[in-house]
Amino acid sequence: MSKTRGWIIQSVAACLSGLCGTTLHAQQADYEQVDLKESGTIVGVVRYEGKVPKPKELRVTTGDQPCHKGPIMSERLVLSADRKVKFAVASIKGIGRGKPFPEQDAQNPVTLNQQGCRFQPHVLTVPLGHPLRILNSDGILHNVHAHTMINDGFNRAMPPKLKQMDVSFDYPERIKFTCDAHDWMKSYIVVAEHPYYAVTGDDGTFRFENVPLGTHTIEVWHEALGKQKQEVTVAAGEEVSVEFVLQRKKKRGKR
Ligand SMILES: [Cu+2]
Repeated sequence: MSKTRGWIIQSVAACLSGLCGTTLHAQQADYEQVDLKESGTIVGVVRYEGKVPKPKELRVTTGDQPCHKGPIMSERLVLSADRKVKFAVASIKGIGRGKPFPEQDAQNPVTLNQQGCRFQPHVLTVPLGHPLRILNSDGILHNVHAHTMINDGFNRAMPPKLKQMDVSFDYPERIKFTCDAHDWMKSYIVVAEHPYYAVTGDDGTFRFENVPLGTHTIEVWHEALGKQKQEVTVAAGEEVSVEFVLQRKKKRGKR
């Protein structure tokens, strides 16, 4: 059974037994947070292979607003000069136990900003059940539309006076966000069921510390370049390196 299907069945079972609303705890229980006596580190890099496309300007379709006086560039495929890939999501597939989640509190929430008529950052991860704070720094009307498959979706206006809104998600999922007021705005929020998730930065790298010993499957997903998996073996006190080489997907329907 797929894990996603398992979560849905678990959720329905919880509702049938009168536990609707408590399913979040069941999801969190799928990952055991432990103090590891021995662990290692995984460092990775995501590299692009193929013809490097020219930076693409997004088609701005609404009237002149302060937030888009200049061109807005696409972040669908952002490469460094040496072809390292930004905004790839790396994770340890199916890990059931390991280090605790980092502390999250109201003073330090995961934030997604609407600034310059774009979502910033373009891709981010938020731990399962933790709040995601959505900001509206532009001070104009935005409309946040979360395209969920298994979580409750929403489609909420953020008028100029509404500077922030907190949301959270009950199930691990990669969720596309769009803005119904500005159709070029797009972002991906990855709801993470364990703390071994990372988004690559400008240099295309990611790093997982305090990884349990043994063989793990690392999965990398990128909006334009698809998915790839590799196995790595972690030894006590050692650092293991992994490189992913991604190519452009053949054109199919957009998700
Ligand atoms: Cu908008």
